[in-house]
Amino acid sequence: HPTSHGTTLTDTALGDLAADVLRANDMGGWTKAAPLLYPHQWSWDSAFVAIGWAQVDVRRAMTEQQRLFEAQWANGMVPQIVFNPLAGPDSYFPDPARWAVEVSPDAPVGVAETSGICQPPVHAIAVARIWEVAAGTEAEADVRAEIRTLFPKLMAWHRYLAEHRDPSGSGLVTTYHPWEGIDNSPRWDAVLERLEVGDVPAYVRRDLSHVADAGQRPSNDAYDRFLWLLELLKRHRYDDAAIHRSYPFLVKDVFLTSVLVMANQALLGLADAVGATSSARAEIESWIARGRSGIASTVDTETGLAYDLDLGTGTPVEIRTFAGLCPLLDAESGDRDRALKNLDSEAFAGHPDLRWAMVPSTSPLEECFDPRNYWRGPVWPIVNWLYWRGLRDGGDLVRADALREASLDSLRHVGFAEYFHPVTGEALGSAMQSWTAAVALDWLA
Ligand code: 9WN
Repeated sequence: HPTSHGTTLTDTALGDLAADVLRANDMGGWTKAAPLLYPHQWSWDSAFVAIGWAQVDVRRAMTEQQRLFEAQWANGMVPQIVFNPLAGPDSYFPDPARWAVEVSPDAPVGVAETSGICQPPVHAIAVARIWEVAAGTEAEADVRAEIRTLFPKLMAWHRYLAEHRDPSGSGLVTTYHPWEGIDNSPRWDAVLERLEVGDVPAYVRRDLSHVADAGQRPSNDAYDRFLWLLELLKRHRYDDAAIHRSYPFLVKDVFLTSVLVMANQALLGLADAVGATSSARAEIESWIARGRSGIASTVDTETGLAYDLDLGTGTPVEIRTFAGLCPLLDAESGDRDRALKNLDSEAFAGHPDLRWAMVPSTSPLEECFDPRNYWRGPVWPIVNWLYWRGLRDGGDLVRADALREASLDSLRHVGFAEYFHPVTGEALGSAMQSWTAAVALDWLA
C-alpha cells in the first residue's frame, strides 16, 4: 500500500515518483486508471492523466486523448470506459458482455469495446492545458496538428451533453447513473432508494479483492441498484430520448454541468489555437451562457450551495457535498462569493478536524459523512485540482495557492492513493492511482 513519504520529500522527488506511476500504468498510447482495480481506460481519468503526461512528454499527452476519442460514439458521447482487450473478462466488473452496447446503433464498431454511459467532460480542459505546455516549444506544430483533428470531436462531445443530455434546454446536464463519476455519493441516495430493483443477472464483484476492506467501496446493495439501472439502460438501447421519457434515475447534475462550463471556456481557447469558424465559437458561447444560467437556477437561496435537481420528484437534492461548491468552477458565476464562504466554512475545507484544508467529497457536517467510504467523506485529489483551477481562474490567487500547498503536502504524506481519510490522512482505495499522480505533476509545474 502507498508509502508515506513525509515532509522531507523534495518537489523533484515527488514529481519523479508521480511520473513513475504514469509510466507503470502506461499501456502504450493509453493509461490504466490504476494497476489492478481499474485495468482499462476511464474517460475522465484519461483527461487528468493527459494533464500529467503533459509534464513528462507532451506528445504522449495528446495521444492519450486521441486514443480515448477513437472510441467516441456516433452521437458524440465519450464513453466512461474503453475496455482493454487484453485484460480478460475477470479483470473488472461490469465487463463488455454485461454492457452489451451493440444494442445501440451509436456504439462504435471495429475499435475497442466500451461501456454505455459517460463521465464529466474534463477533456477540453486537459487539451487546453497540453496546448499551454506545448506552445513555444519544439512540439508546438505537432500538438497543434493533433488538436486540429481532435477539435471537431470535442465539439461533438459537448454538443451531445448540451443537447441529448438536456432535451428541455434547461442548461443542466442529466446524469443517468452513479457510475457517471461520483459512484456512491449521498447525492444519489434518495433516487436509488426509490428504485424497485428487478431481476439482475448473477454477477461477481471484482473490485473488493483490490482494496484493504470492503468498507472503502460501495455496498452490495448499491451495486445491485447500479446493475439494475444498467439493465434498464440496455433495454432502452442507450437511446437518450427513450431514457428521458421513462427511466427512474434522471438527475440534473450540477457538477457535470459546471465541468462542462469550464470545459467550454477551455474549448474557446482551443478554437483560437486552431482558427475555428465564428459559428463554432458562437455555439460554444451559447453553451456557456446556458450552463451558467442553469447553474444559477440551482443555487439554494438559504445556503448558497448548488443542489442537483431530481427529475423524478422535481425537488432539489439538499445534501452538502463538494458538488455544492461548483459555482467556483466558473470564473464568471454570480454565486462565487457565497461559494467561497461555504468553501472556507466548517462544512467544507474549514472544518477544524481536517488534516489538510481541502475539500472533502461529503461535508463532515452531514449525518451520512463516512470518512473511509469512497465518495461519502474521503478527500479526492482530482476534485481539489478542479477547485484549485476554478479559484485561480476566478482570480482568487491566495486561496488557490493555499489549496495547492495543502494538496501537495497531503500527497507527500499519503502517496498517490485514489482517495484518503480527511482527518487521519489514511490512504484509501487503490494505490498508484494514475489521476492522483497526474494532478501532482501539474501542481508541481
Ligand atoms: C466505476 C476510475 C473510476 C473513476 C470514478 C470512480 C471509480 C468506478 C468503480 O473509479 O468508479 O466507474 O469501479 O468504482 O468513482 O470516478 O473514474 O478511477
